[in-house]
Amino acid sequence: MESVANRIRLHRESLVDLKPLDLDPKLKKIYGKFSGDELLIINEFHQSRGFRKIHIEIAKFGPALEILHCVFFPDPRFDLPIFGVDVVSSLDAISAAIVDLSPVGDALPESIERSLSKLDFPNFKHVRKLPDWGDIFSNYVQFIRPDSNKEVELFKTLVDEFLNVLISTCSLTKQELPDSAITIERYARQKFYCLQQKRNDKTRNVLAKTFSPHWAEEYIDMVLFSCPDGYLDHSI
Ligand code: BLA
Repeated sequence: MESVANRIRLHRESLVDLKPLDLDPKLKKIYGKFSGDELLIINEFHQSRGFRKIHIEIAKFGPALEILHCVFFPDPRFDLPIFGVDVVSSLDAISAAIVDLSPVGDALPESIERSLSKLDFPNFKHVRKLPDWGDIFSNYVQFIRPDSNKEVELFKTLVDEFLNVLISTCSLTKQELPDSAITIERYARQKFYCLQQKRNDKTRNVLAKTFSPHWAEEYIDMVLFSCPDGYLDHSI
């Protein structure tokens, strides 16, 4: 997990005006205990030119389950997709690895589409079926159960490539006004993305079992997939 996180951190470091987001220090390291197992969630939150929230999370639920979760939520003034990664490892084998650049309009921005279409996508052995809320993802989404270390490496390379496409596009993208129709539409699409992600009961169940159902609900709403209502009026 750390090796994927470290790669993402390297990309994050290349962003312009990168700064940590002010968040409750209680959220940076979260400890818990469940049936004698130690639980630890470590969160990093940043923002930069082009991105309103960059979240990297590593969660360890006892010795058996480890999760890397990462989302780059774009600043809606920029025509950029949402970058998301989730890697779930149980008993040292990765059961789910997903990466995508998800559209916040009817399609991906043209330059992103062009760059993604040129990538060499590996023929992964076990491609997993997306759940029905997975209609938020692009046609380029990769959702697999890696079959070998080689496939894990290929997946990591894809993470690098998706981030290269996103960050190089970001540097060429000009921002629109916060109250322009397109900005408002893009933010509405981020909200829809978050709504759909909140339908993932697998995430909810792990958190609810470990902490409590109420805690899980708040954490998903406020930390993983927050999309505050007044964002366009107050934050930019
Ligand atoms: C699946 N997510 C899962 C699974 C677990 C979690 C246990 C099941 C693994 C499997 O089916 O093999 C748990 N994920 C978590 C937890 C956190 C987390 C606890 O991030 C955080 C604390 N999920 C995301 C993002 C994406 C995502 C950003 O958070 C995509 C970019 C996708 N996770 C995703 C999908 C599944 C999944 C599509 C499969 C869901 C299914 O098969 O129903």
